[in-house]
Amino acid sequence: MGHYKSNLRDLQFNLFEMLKLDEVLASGEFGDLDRETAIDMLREVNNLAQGPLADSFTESDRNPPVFDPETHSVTVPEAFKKSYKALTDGGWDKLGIDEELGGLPTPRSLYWAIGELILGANPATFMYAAGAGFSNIFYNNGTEEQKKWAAISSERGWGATMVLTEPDAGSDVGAARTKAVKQDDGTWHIDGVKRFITSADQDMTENIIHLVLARPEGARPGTKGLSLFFVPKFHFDHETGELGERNGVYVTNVEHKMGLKVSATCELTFGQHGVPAKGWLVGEVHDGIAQMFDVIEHARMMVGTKAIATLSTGYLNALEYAKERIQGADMTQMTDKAAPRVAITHHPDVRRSLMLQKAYSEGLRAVYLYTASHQDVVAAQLVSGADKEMAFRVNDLLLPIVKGVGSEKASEQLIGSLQTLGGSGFLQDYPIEQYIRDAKIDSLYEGTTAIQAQDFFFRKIIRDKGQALAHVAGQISSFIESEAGNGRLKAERALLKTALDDVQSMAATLTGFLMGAQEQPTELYKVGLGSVRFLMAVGDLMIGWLLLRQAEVALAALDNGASEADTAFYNGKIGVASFFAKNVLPELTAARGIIENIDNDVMELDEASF
Ligand code: ST9
Ligand code: FAD
Repeated sequence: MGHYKSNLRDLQFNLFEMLKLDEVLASGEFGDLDRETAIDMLREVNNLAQGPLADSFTESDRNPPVFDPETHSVTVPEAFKKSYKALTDGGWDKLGIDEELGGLPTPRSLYWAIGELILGANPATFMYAAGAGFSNIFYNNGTEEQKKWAAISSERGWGATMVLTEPDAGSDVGAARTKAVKQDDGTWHIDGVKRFITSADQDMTENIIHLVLARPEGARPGTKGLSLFFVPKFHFDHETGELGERNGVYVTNVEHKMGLKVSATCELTFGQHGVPAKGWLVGEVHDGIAQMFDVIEHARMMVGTKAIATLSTGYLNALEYAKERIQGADMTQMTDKAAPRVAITHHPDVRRSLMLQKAYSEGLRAVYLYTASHQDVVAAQLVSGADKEMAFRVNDLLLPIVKGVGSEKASEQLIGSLQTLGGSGFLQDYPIEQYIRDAKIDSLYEGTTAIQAQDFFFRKIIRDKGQALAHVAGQISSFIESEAGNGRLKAERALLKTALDDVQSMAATLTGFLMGAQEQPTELYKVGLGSVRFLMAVGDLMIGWLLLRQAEVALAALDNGASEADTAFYNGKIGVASFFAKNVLPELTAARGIIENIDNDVMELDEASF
């Protein structure tokens, strides 16, 4: 058996029993795609994920890509190439892409559910195969002429990168110094050094397109002075796609990392090797940061889904181990030295941890799929009654939760998965140590958790005037006030109500600090001190709510007479929702108290005293 354990039943439960994918497909928005085809797609990718994709997961970690500084080239391990080829031969890199680019338009919930299977089995395959997705974004932003290049890039399966970060410009993208100089023929010469660029070289595609943020000479400082350039590794015939000369963009280093080793993280140097790095201004407009955010929003969704996918397989590996590992006696017989030894699933603390792992795996899956449903207007209308404008706002609101909460909780709970295996968890005989190393990056790249938390509060709540938050809170309130569970979820709904009140109070407190900053600027520090705690609290609220909604559906399914296999599944849904409501949601009241009492002592403490 390979390392990857998927949860196809839960994916289908979310899609069809919670998020009305049947009705989304019946809308006709996605052509002939119907329920049977969607299920076939999930099954096919599930087989691919557990087989050819998972096959190279461990080997690629132990034998990562090799960088040759002489030729500036990266060679990825042969085993990994096979996984990559299996993914692209199946055409899965074209899923969700516009038909003009040879793609198959797909509801975003189905797209990300399939994405979870790929990301859980071997995340770097998804990342290297994102070229068609990047081409689609280039297509959407490009001139008529550039749209043809995007079609060529997608059709020929070229790789792609997003190029923002520099040694002095990480979270602060606006500090970037790479410059762009306009040429008489309308092209640009890019000059500078970028670092940490994912997939900037590999030997699996004939060409790579780089989408690069650079500052035109004389442009203003900050992110608004950056423009987006299309810089191919090889020049190509813009009509036929035939490859030409090498462009002056070279990989000059590859990082040695803690995890996700098969994904090459590169230093990328433009225009400093005797050949100009020629670029084209995307869309012929200077709107670089907004255009790049089209990519960033997808990438943040990808990162969150990746983390959650890894947590899910970590939990399922831990569960399998726990069912088989015999150790100690049942607690009620702990004083009887001759009592029979039991599987560790009998021990209350193991059960507590497994239930928490299950809650975050399944709860976060519900969150990312609920978010994905707000990426399609037709699905959003069905799922929450949001119109087009509100659908986009809700998606924007929830992205930092998928990315920020997903990555932090995945890392935290994967530690719990490892702990379930005892000393064996520390060994490379089991995949969990690699999961922890591979998933740690998710709270760092695509905007660290601190950046997600600020984005969430300042942009997604304050700038939005709380509209999306109010829409989601309205949904939660309706659930609390409903008869959900027919009397059987009453205590849990009361706990959810307290959690919602706590979150609303935290939002008001942080807003108060923000208002106070108009009089006393240092009040703003209090927002900075509380924002990550607030983000995590809203994440827990969302998880608690969605798990309880799932429990309501499960209760109804049981009442209608479920099969034996489904009975265990639905009982698990009710059990996990109740556990989360009783064991996690009350912690939000403490978080509320902490946020209310934030002071600036820590900001006033001399650095020398740290
Ligand atoms: C990275 C890559 O880390 C790691 C993995 C790569 C894997 C690649 C493969 C996967 C790709 C998957 C894609 C597949 C595609 C599929 C397609 C299918 C069709 N939302 O607040 P301001 C904009 S890469 C939207 O003043 P500052 C907006 O235009 C490196 N837009 O910011 C705004 O103007 P306005 C990742 C947003 O103070 C303007 O920015 N690096 C948002 O100047 C300025 O806003 C990072 O993520 C938003 N949430 O700059 C950097 N926010 O206000 C993290 C801003 O007028 N740092 N804009 O609308 C930040 O995010 C900072 O907050 C900052 C601050 C840079 C934005
Ligand atoms: P810094 O910005 O220096 O942050 C250091 C610490 O300070 C963090 O804890 C951060 O949260 C905190 N901090 C910084 N500013 C603030 C603030 N204003 N408020 C509160 N806290 C703050 N970039 C690309 O452009 N393309 C890629 O493909 C890409 N892939 C990557 C792959 C890997 C494996 C890695 C490690 C990085 C990749 N990155 C990529 C870069 C990545 O996006 C950045 O590392 C990330 O945005 C953080 O920047 P930094 O590392 O410079 O950290």
